[in-house]
Amino acid sequence: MAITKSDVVDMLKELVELTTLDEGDPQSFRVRAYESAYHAVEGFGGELKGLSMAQLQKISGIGKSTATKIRELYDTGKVAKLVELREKHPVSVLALLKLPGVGPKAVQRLRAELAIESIEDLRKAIQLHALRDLKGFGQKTEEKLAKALERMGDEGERRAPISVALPLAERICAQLREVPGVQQVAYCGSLRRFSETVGDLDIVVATTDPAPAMETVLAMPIVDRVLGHGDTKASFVTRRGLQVDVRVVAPSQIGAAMLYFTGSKGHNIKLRQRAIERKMTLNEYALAETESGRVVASETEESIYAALGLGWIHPVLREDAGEIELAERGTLPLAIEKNAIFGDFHVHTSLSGDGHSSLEAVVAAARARGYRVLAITDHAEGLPVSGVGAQALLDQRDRIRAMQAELGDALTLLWGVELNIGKNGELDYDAELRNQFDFCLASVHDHFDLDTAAQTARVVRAMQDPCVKMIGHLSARMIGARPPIPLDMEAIFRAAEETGTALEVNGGLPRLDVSVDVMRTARDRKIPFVLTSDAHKDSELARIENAAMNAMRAWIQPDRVVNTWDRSRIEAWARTKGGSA
Ligand code: DGT
Ligand code: CA
Ligand code: CA
Ligand code: ZN
Repeated sequence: MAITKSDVVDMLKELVELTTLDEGDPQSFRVRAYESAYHAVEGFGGELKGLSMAQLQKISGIGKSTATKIRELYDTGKVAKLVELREKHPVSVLALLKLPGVGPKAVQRLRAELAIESIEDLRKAIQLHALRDLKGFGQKTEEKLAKALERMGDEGERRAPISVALPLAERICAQLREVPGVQQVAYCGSLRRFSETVGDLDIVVATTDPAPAMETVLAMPIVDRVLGHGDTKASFVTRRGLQVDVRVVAPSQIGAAMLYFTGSKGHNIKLRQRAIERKMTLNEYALAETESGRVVASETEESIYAALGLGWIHPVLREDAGEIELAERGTLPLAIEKNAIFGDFHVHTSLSGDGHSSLEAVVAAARARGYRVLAITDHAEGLPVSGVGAQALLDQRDRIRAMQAELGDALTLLWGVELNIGKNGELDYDAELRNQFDFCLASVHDHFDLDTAAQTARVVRAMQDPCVKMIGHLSARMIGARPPIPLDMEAIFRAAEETGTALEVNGGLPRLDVSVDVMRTARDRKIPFVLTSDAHKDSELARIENAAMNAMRAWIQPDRVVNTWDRSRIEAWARTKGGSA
């Protein structure tokens, strides 16, 4: 079994989660040790495989006990401690930890006192009002959890959030690309369409030699249970219960296979109808003449669309929402290309308690991406643990100004901050300090349980503050874990238009906030959208591309997106409130 660095990262992440549950304390010594090792390995440039115990321990953040486990994983393919923890804390119990307000101590209590071992058990217990008298819970918490479970629905339990699905799919694809004979690998299905949650992964492989590709994928440590496999097909389930379907095709058929398995089903049906109207048949192997069977196109998606009289349709648009009609008329929304994104407006440094990269590293990463504008927006002081005091931010301003002097014209740095929207819409610091910043965004980070009127009022009040240029992650949701706060969207849109406040399109996969649905509703409003990475380390600047995908899904045209404007227009927008879209 070939263990890769990603498997080590996986192991450490799982050790963090399971040890937290085991000890009932996310800040315990052991948890923090695994956590720092996790960040160390993730950020480590080289290979770990050949390193000895001594060499591993030389990496900052890796201690002896973790080094032993890393060696154990490479040498034996598993880690005894992890096996033991998995037995004590099954996946169904881990799911409880994802619920809002449920920490490791609460999970321990639910298990010990009420024998709750899964979300299903919890639902039943809540129906019986068993949490009311449980220490640390009470009636209010019970009602809160009931609401959260209700909003989550059954679907939330079955479907994987994109934050889990995408990295996993990328890993499987990367592993398959290493196999001799493999020419192309792509994840398809709802993930390629950039759905917030996915039912399963659909991976398509083009190769001249199917057997080694199949063997490789089934030997990956993420495989928990094989559901079935043949010469060109395999299905398995990961430990977290995500199903993966892998299909192998000949290189000449990859376009047809990708088109078919990307869907959506509705999009495919429309395409097939078009084929029939043109006396052709479309399936997962090819577009062919119905009568003669002659293959018209199969190797690329472009050639198939072209033979059907259409330009290539971006996967995020393939939802059978009128995109084929637009393609026919040549009026599809324009793509928001990576190289058309000129800046980022929500980025943290290690000054924030939850940030991992220095200001210098973040700026270097922004330059490497060719940015022209970068707003540094660490957390304002109201956020527990992560927030930053006024003096530290003023010191940061001096550092930013000094860097700017050195950078010259290459990149405009904006000294910014991410303010917290208080319960009644109040903001951190005093107005005098707030108005000194080059750029402020304001976000909801707490009080998720207020009703629609109260939530709407606090956000609108924040928008009315002259320093707030943008509302960060509007709904505060965490996909699959925390429902969006209830908001009167019409009132929010009106306030955004009246105050000239932009809405953030947050590219962090756990958030993807504002959602596609909200963007669709706001498509014809005069509200600028701003793509951001909300990066907490330099490598996460790339998350801005997720935001672009989501905006494209909502058919937002590039000119509505601040990041694509030219530099002087961006700077004018950032510095004065009320710039129009
Ligand atoms: P999911 O997995 O529920 O998030 O959604 P999808 O879209 O990935 O659905 P899935 O995995 O069942 O199938 C992947 C793609 O395969 C789907 O988007 C379109 C194609 N497909 C599956 N079944 C059919 C079918 O009966 N007819 C057609 N035309 N396409 C299908
Ligand atoms: Ca799927
Ligand atoms: Ca599937
Ligand atoms: Zn942030």
